Amino acid sequence: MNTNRRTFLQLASGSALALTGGNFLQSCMNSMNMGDMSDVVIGSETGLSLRLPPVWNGGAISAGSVNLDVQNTTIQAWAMGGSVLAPTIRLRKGTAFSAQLQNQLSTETNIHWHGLTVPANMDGHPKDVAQAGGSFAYNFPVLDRAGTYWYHPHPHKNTARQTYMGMAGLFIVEDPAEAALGLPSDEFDVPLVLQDKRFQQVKRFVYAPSMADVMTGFLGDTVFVNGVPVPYLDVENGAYRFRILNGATARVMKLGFENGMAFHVIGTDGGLIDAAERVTSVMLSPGERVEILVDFSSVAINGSVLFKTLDFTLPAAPASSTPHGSTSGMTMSNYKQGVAMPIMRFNVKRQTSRQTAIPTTLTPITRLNTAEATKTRTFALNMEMMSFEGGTSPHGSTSGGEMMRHTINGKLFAMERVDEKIAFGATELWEFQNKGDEPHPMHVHGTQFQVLSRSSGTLTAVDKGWKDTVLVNPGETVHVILRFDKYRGLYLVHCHNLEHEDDGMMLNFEVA
Ligand SMILES: [Cu+2]
Repeated sequence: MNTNRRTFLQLASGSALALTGGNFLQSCMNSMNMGDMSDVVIGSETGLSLRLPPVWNGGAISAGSVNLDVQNTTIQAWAMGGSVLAPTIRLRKGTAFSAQLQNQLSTETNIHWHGLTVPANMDGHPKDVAQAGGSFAYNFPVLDRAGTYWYHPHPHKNTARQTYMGMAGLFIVEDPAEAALGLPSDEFDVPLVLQDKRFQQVKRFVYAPSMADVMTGFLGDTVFVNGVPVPYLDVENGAYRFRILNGATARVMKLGFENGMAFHVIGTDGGLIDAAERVTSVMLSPGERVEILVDFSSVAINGSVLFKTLDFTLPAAPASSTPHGSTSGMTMSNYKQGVAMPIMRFNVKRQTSRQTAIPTTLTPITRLNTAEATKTRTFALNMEMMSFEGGTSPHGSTSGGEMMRHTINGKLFAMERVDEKIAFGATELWEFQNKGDEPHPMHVHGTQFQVLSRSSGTLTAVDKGWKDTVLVNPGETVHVILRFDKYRGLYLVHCHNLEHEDDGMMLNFEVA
C-alpha cells in the first residue's frame, strides 16, 4: 500500500505525467499489476445483533464525539443526536419540522436533509454552517411524499469525513396514500443503513484517504449496518419491508441474497414506485435508497440466509471519451469496487401469523412531461489535470501543483460562484455525461427528479420512482427531468461519492 501510494505520488507530481498524460500513467499502472485485493481482509459475520437507531424525540440535535462499543472495543465516533446511527426522524407529510443543531465538535458542521425539498437556507449548503461550539436552527415544512429520506453533514471539503465517522440518520416521511396499502409495519418495517469502513486492521474509525482513495473513493473492507459490523437479525418466515440506504462514502453495492432468492423493489429515493418489481439483485450507489419487500417463507424455520453485496464489474468507458486516458489501470488502492462482501444474516426463527401479500399496485407516480421542458443542460463528469494551491488539497498535500481532479463541466466547486441559473417554476432536462471510468452517483438538491433514459440500456427498478441521486456509470449518459417550483435560492448538484464531492465535484445552481 505505502509503496503503491508513494509511486503514485511520484508519478502524479513528476514530469512523466505532464509530458505524456494518462496513457503513460495507465501503462505504468497496468504493468504494476495492482488490480487485486490480496492485502484486503473482508469483514465477516460478527454474530452481533442488528441495532435499530433511536427515534428522534423532538429536541435539539447535538453533533459531537461518542464512544461506541463494538466487539469489546471502544471506538471513538462522531454522532448526531448522541447516537450512531443518528435518531430516526419520523414525521407525516405536512408537518412543520424544527430542530436546533448544537455543534459540540471542534470543527464546523451542518445538516443536509437529503432528498427533502426544503428552503435554500435550510438545505445545508456549505456556506450555512454551525461553527465549532455554535448552533444552527432548522425549520421547514415537510412537503415531500412518504419515503425514506436521510440527513448528514455537508460542510466544505469535510462531508466524507463527518459522514464516515458516524454522522448520518434517516428521515422517514409518512402519508395517507402509503398507509392505506397496509405494507409491513412496526417491527416488520426495518431500516438498514449500509456503510463500509476500513476496520479489519485498525478496529477503529480512521478516515485517512490517500490520493488514490480520493480518485476511487475511500472504499472499506467491512459493511456496517446501522453502525454494527456484519450483524444478524432474527426474523419470522413472513414479509418484511426493508428501507435500505447506501450511506457509504463511495462503495456501489449490488444487493442480493447468497441463495439467489428473489425479492420485490417497492420504492426508491422519493418513496414508493407504481408497481412492485421482482428482482434477484439491485444496484445501489452512495446516497440512493431502495425499499424492498422480502418474503422469508422460502427459508426453513431455523434456517438462515445471507444478504450481501454481490461481485460485479463496472462497465468500461470508451477510451476516446477519457482525454487523460483510462484510469482503470491506475487504481492504486487495493480496495476495489465490485467486490463481494457479506452485509448481514437473517435467521428465520418463527412461524409468521401474518398474511404475506405483495401489493401489485403501490402509489402512482405523476410523470413529468418532457414537452413542458424549457431547457436542456449537460453536466460533463470528468477527471482532468488541474492546478491546486498549497494546502488546499483534500489529500493532505501542503504544496501546490498539478493533479487529477474530479470536475463537472471542467469546473471545481466554488462556494459563491453561480454555475447554472434556473427560472423558478421551470421544467428542465438534465444530461449527466460520464466521460471517465469511475461511477458517479449524481445528487441534486432542492427537488426530486425522474430518470428518462440511460445510454447503456433500459432503466433498472431503482430508476423508476422519484429520485434525488442517480448512478451514472463509466461512459454512460443519463437523462433526467426535473421541475423547480418549490423554492428559490442557491442549491447544489454534486457527485455523492463523498471523496469526489470533497475534491470539488460539485456546482451551485440558483433558482430565481
Ligand atoms: Cu464521482
